Amino acid sequence: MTSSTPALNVAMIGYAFMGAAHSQAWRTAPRFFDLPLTPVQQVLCGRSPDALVQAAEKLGWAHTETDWHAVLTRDDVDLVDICTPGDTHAEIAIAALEAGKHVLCEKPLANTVAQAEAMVAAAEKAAAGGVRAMVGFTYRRVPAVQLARQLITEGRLGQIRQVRAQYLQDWIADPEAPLSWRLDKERAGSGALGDLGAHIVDLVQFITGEAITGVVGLLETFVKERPVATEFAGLSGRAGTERGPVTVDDAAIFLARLSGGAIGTFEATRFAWGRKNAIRIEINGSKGSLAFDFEDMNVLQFFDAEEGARTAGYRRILVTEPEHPFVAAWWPAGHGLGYEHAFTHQVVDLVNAIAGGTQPVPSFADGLSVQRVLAAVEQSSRAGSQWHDITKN
Ligand code: SOE
Repeated sequence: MTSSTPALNVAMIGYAFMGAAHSQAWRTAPRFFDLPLTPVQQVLCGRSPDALVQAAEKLGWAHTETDWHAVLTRDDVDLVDICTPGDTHAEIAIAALEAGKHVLCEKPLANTVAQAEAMVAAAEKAAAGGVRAMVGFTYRRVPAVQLARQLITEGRLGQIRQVRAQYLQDWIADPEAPLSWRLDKERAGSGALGDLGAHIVDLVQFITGEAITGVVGLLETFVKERPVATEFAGLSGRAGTERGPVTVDDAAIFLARLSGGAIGTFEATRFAWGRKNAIRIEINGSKGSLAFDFEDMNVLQFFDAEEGARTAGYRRILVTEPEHPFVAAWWPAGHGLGYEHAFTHQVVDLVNAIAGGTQPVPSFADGLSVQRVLAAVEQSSRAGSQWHDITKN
C-alpha cells in the first residue's frame, strides 16, 4: 500500500486468535481512517517455522522471525505487538521498550502484580524518550461503550451508585473440552478471572471513571481434570486418553467498592451454557441507568430518570450514527459494526498517540490497576472470601 504518511513498522509476536484479530486491525485501520503514520505489517514472529510462514502469508506479514529477541534487534521494526500467553508478556514487553520499540500488549497485562509493576516501570522510563506502551483492553473501543463513558462524563447518570458486570462464556462447560494453555496457571496466570474478569474490571473502571478499591471474591474450579489436547500431548502419543489437571478457576465472582462510593457485583465464567461472549454491564446512577450487552454490541440502553414517568422507559440507542465514536469512518447508520472493529479502533488510537507524542490508553498503569484487583480477588477467595482492601497494598 502506498501512503503519504510515514511508515510505522510493526512486528507481531504470536499469531493465534488474537494475532489474527490484530493483523486485520493493522491492515484495515489505514484503509478506513486517516492516520498520521501508516502501519506496515513488517515481521511476524512465532516458534514453528512452517506454521509461521503459512500464517504470515495468510495474515499479510512481509517477513518472519522464530526468535522474538531477533525482532528487537531489527531496525525495520518500530512497534512490537505482543499476542502471546500471559507468562511471556513481561519479559518481551520490557525488552522491547528497552530496545526503543513502542509496545502494544494483549490483556491481562501480566500474570502477577510484580510483573505488571516491572512493566509499568519500564513503560515510564521509555515514555521519557517518546516510546509508548499500551495494553489491549479492546472492548473499551466498542462505540456503545465509548458512548456510555461519554454520557457518564457529561453527568447524565449523576452519582454512580451500583454496577453490575458479567462476562459469560460456555466454551469449557463441557467437561470433555480439552486442556489448553488458558487452563494452565503457569501460562495464563488465572482462569475466567484473568481472561474475562480482567475485561469487566477495566470496562467498569473506564466507563465510570472510578477505581475499584476493595473486593470480596469467590473462585471455583468445577472440572479438575480434562483430556490433553492433541497439540499438548507431547511425545506420549496418548492424545485423547491422557488427562491433565486444570490449575485455574472456571468461574469467579466478586463484590466490589468503587472510589466514588458505588458498589458493584462482578461475575466471570466459562460455564454459562448458551452465553457465547456475553459482556453485560449495567450501571445505576442517581439520575438514570445504562445497560450494555456485547451480544447486541451496536446498542446502548439508557434510562433517563429525569424524564416524566408517563413516557420514561429504557431507550434503545442504536449506536451506529456518524455522531457516535468511530462510526463516521465506517458504514451508513444502521449497518452495524462487529467484534473486529474494536481492534481497528485500538490501532487508530495507538497510532494517533504515538504520532502526537501522548500517552495511549489504556496504559500499562491501567493494566496494573486491573492486575491488583485480580490479585485481590484471588487472595480474598483463598482467605475464605474475606474483604480485601486494594488501597492498602
Ligand atoms: C477467550 O475466553 C477469549 O478469547 C478472551 O481471551 C478474549 O480476551 C475475549 O475477548 C474473548 O474470549
